Amino acid sequence: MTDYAVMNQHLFEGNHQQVKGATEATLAEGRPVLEVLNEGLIAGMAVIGEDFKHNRVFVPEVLLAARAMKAGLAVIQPLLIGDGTPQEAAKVIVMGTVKGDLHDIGKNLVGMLAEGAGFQIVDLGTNTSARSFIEAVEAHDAAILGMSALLTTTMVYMKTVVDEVRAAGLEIRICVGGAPLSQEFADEIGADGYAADASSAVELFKRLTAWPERAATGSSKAISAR
Ligand code: B12
Repeated sequence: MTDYAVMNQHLFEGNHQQVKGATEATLAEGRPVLEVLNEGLIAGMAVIGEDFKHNRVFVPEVLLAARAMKAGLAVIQPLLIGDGTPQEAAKVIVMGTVKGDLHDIGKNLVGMLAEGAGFQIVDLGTNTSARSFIEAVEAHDAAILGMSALLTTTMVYMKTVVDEVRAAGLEIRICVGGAPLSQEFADEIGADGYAADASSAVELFKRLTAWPERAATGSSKAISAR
């Protein structure tokens, strides 16, 4: 019988095998996949995040919890992305966590959900420079560039990427996300969109790719999915 509190506790303790098993068992019970993701996994991560913030746990514990989170996500991934075959002429999204930043759980989740919605994801991983983003956008003729940052010290690098992408004359929508970000920040750096979670991110991507062309004199306000 589903007990998300137990699952959260396993995640908190970094018991990756139990988290994997509980994710499988909960899904086998027929619980909706997004419920398992939000209540079983993301909620557990939020608890350890809070304790990390208040110095009740430290990097080694958080690393173990992250490994447990990834074990659960690996179970959920096939359900989120279907058979992984991109739709014909699928729009490409280049995703990466910005330079100096190693947090990738949120970025991976956004990528999985977007893939499930029919986008093709080119994942550049973590610690991604503006040059790497630009090269990937050009190489894959991407429609969207998605950047993630979890640190207040690295989120500022997003502006460098936006400026360099614009200076390179690339016709691309730039979306940003990550816990410390806000709509205001996205507007400030000239991004085209911001979303606070993976489901809203997918809505945002759909909305942005439906646009036929970039408005010539368009407002610099970033679109929010919320
Ligand atoms: C897990 C974790 C780690 C793990 C990362 C493992 C991994 N593989 O990702 C480890 C242990 C490595 C780590 C290291 C560090 N961490 Co850390 N970490 C966290 C923690 C607890 C959870 C992050 C997470 O995975 N959340 C769950 C996911 C699902 O949420 P999310 O990332 O926000 O993503 C969602 C949305 O933001 C959005 N989204 C995300 N990306 C994108 C992209 C786009 C385009 C869109 C549209 C949307 C979107 O959708 C996602 C899904 O819903 C946070 C606490 C927190 N509250 O965030 C601290 C936290 C981010 N870390 C913090 C710190 C300080 C560090 C370290 C500096 C610690 C140290 N002293 O070494 C290092 C930095 C290492 C580095 N250079 O990057 C601080 C940052 C504080 C700050 N003001 O900058 C936090 C906030 C903890 C805290 N309160 O003190 N960390």
